[in-house]
Amino acid sequence: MNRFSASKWVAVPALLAASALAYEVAPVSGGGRIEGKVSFQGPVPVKKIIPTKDKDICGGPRDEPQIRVGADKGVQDAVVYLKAVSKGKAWGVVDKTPVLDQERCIFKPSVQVVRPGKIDIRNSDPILHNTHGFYGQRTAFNLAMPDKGMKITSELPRVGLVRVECDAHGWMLAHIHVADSPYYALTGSDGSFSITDVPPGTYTLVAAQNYTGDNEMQVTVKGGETTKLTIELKKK
Ligand SMILES: [Cu+2]
Repeated sequence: MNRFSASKWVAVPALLAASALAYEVAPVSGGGRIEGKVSFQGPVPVKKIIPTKDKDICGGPRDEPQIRVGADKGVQDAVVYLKAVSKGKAWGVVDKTPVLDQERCIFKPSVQVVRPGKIDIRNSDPILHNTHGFYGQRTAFNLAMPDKGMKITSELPRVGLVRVECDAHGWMLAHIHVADSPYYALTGSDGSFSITDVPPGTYTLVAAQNYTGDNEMQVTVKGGETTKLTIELKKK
């Protein structure tokens, strides 16, 4: 028992340190800016949702778009980020803990980007949700939430993509991207994004969306200039 607790004590801070210390905040002088638009051409893929229980809360069968395509083919809620930036601007001020709510058996928001740390999981429904987050195959949190208004604060110490499911309602799905640096953006309803104060250099930029997967490209940022990008997501 003692050996198990001891190793646990060692392992957890090491994990936190690895994710939290990898990125170094340093003043950026003469940074550049990346702005652009993410789009998806072609027909919008649809998934059939057929609730099998709690239908008074969860609703009936419906078609849900697998990718949120708006005006001019712009993609909302794509996550755009620069890969493996080791040094740069400060993280934004966190004025409150990020939230993942469950309302009418839908995760809200369905996509978000957070920095490593706490997240509040909420249940706004008067039914049981069993909220289960995964880093790949590995469980990040697994929470039985039977009551309306319930809130549980969980911890996402590791960088990476967390897929959230509900073990009670198989169609519920959300994604939380735990960022390794503040060089990320979530696209707006027209697909637009911007990433500011980027130290000059060449980067791998990733545009991530659940249906299409990750689309990567090289981008070069020059000091004091804006690099404009048009990114067309293609299914991998
Ligand atoms: Cu549920």
